[in-house]
Amino acid sequence: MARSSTPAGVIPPDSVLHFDVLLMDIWNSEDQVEIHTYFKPPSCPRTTQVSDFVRYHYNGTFLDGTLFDSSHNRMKTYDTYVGIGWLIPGMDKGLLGMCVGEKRIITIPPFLAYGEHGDGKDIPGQASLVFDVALLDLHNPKDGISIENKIVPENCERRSQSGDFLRYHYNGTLLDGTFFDSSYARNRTFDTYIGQGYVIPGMDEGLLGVCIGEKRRIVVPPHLGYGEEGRGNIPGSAVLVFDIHVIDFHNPSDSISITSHYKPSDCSVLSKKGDYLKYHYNASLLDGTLLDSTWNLGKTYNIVLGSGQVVLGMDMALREMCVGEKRTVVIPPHLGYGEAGVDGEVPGSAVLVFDIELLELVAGLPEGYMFIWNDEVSPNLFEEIDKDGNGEVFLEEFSEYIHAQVASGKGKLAPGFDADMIVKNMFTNQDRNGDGKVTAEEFKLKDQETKHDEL
Ligand SMILES: [Ca+2]
Ligand SMILES: [Ca+2]
Repeated sequence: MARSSTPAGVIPPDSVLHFDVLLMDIWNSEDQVEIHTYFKPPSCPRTTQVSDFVRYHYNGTFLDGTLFDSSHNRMKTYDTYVGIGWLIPGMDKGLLGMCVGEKRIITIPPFLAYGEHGDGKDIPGQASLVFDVALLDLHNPKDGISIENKIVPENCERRSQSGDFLRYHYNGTLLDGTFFDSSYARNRTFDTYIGQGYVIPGMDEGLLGVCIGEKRRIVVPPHLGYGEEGRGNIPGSAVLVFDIHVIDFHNPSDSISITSHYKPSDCSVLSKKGDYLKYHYNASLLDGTLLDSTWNLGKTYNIVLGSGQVVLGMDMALREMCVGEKRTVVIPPHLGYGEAGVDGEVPGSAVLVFDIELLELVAGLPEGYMFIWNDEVSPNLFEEIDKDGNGEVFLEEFSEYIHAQVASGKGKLAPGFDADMIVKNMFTNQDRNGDGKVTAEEFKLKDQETKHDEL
């Protein structure tokens, strides 16, 4: 306010007074909180209600635009309950019915703000306040988790239960879309037991009842997430939004599961321990990712069943199978490649799917035998083996004799192993004193000793 320049502050009686008035504030006792929404997000599943907890940013100004407070300057949201007297009455009212992401200007008359005395520091008495508010987060302490956007695969034979071990990908954001974490960024699934307290309570619950291949959004209120403290780049009291994709799960008590797709009409000869098998397989993950295929390589995989040449689950998968049969076998990691997986090939803790076809089966020998006679054993065995009749059998003589027996069908070696290696082991067993030759004495000793020996 200015006035004419008269000394000593005396205004002559005939003066004309000029007032330059700057209107600082104007309100009426009838005024209410005035709300002007200038941005509303396209999706608004829920709005603030009394007793909700909100996190918001604001700029507080007077009617003339002077800034008196800003959460932006503090770089920290204002976090509070709404509608229950934690705020000035005008804000308690002005924040109701608001969407996450919404921006509004809330104009509050002084009697719904700090009244005739102000707040004693930044806000003078009788000041109307203008808050430019952006709501970032909203939940109610009574909230549980919510599950949205479910995409469930058509084939869902089983749903996850407490105690299952689950591998999944996720994107984690806050309610306003702020990204905080992603397993995709690490290019590695998050793997955990569920329902056992290994993850935040909201996820422990949200991961129950999922199908393999399912996608869902799990919205976790802070009391089931990281609480008032937050963690890392997750602010305190934040609602968390996880968009997850379940890759696979299994239970540590799972065995393998076998589905036979095709059996030839004659399926009487079934594979057993010791048999030599030639088979084709496709190995894939439950999400369909192909890991390996012998069909693609154009070469069968050949093993002796029960000899530890394949993982336990595969050994089980190939039992009691006939030539021509086709199976799909699901193998949990504890019967497959375990928690470690195979570097660069099989992810750790992965459930594997094998499509297998048995192409050839060579019956193995009875358990414990590497060589058996098909016919009666010659009574003059040593003399027959000792071809030059010098009373000593060297490896060359021994090997030649055994191979001749196999060739003529009188004897049989265990299939699937290196024949020379078997013969050499047999010879070493006979050569009791280890001098590189077998004498009649040694041979007899061995012969009398046991019925179950190879010779
Ligand atoms: Ca000899
Ligand atoms: Ca010897």
